[in-house]
Amino acid sequence: MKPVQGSETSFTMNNNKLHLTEADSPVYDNQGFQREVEGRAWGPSQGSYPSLPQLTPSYVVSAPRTINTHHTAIPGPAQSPRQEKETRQCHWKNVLCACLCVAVILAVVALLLWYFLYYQCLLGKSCGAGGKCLSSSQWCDGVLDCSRGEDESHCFRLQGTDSMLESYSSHNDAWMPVCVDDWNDDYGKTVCEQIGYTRQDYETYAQIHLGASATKGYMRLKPGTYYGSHIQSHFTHSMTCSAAVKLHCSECGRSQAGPSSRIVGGAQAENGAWPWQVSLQFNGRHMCGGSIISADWILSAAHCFQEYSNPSGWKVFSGDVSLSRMRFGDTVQRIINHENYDSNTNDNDIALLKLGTPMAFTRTVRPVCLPNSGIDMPAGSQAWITGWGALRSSGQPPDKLNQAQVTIYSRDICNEDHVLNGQVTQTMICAGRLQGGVDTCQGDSGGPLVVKAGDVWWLAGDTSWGIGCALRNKPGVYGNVTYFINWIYEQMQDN
Ligand code: 4AZ
Repeated sequence: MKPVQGSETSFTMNNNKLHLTEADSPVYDNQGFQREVEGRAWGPSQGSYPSLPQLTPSYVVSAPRTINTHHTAIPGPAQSPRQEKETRQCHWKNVLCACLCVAVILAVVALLLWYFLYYQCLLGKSCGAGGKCLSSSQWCDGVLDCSRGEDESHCFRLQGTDSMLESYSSHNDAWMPVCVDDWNDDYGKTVCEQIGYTRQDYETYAQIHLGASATKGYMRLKPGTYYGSHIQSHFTHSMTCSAAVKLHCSECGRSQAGPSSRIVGGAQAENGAWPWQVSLQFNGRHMCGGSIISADWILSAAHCFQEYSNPSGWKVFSGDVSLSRMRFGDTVQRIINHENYDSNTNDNDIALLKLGTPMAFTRTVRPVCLPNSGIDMPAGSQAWITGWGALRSSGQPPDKLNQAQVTIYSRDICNEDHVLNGQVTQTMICAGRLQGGVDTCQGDSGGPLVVKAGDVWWLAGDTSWGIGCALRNKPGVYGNVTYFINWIYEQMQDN
């Protein structure tokens, strides 16, 4: 290796003299303060700078350059009229310069304030990503402020396995239980409609006693009768109430036959055990599974509709475990694929199908429950998968619906190097058996992953992807329905 020459640098500080001695490097020698002659600085470019007032320190530049570090007032000679004029001009230039600096600083502060308070909406809430910024009190006040109505579209939610109704209070910036006093079915239907269901989906309401646990109080209807939508503007905060509202917007999650435990490694299902399971068929061929979530809506996976995006080619078959026994399918009016579905990563693999006509529910045709807020399906939970998918990788689809029990794994375990190596995002959950042998497979896509809690079945996932089927350390991957809950209700509200 060729040594680098002349690269050693030494600095010596001596009486304000900074000597930078390196081969060919310049030497800066501070010669101390230099008196101005006729108001102008000495130096190589004499005459090219405006002269400075006498009381300002002067920086005399010569070759080698000299820097005065002592700010000393030096009495100068008496000024001529021309010098006085130049001094006055210079004074105004300094004032102007200071004003400009202040203006620039103010502009920068204003820009930062706008960026954080309005653009980033730090003190308020924004209408969707990058949308209009509203003050918190404009949220759920019954007045539409966002162009797409986002400020009034998520003002109610159902909480926990009891489906307790909660209303968002912008005043408290919190979700509060709704008081059952003066409540009736009509209000229940109105709220369910606002969440995304139809009035026909509505089942019933009941009361739930919270006792001392309702420490923040309730949202209570103001006296009077209300019609129309946006019922949230008719609530007021109250500390007293006999009980809270339990709201059932649909008759969901009830199965008429228990899972008697293929999918790979499973068993044939009984009629009525999984009444929300449907077969989605394109031009008469079973392609994917799906779940009934209301009389008008089927939830499935976006990847099922990438190539086959024409709703008129699809039919929805329900009501039986045998594919060959289901004769009449329901028509599909609309396919809504998640707008951020990514076919490379399988992120956001969820779709909704709006049916041409609402389904009639029977013992073997009924919806599964969408996850309420606060229903956790923690790692280790037992869940069930169902479908008409292949019983082994690349195998023929069976005629009878199969079922199997699986374990939900934490995202950390799913993403371990020897498992799915970081491919499981927050829009996904993984479930299966790490020892292998039980899994969903080709043809199960879009179908349900369900969990039972509080006597009803909740839809935790839609079958999305996997590495092979039922391999050791390769659990199946499902769309994370809890993650998509607001997206799902928004589509149901808008369509
Ligand atoms: C599929 O191709 C598929 N093992 C679905 C689920 C799994 C693999 C493939 C998970 O539809």
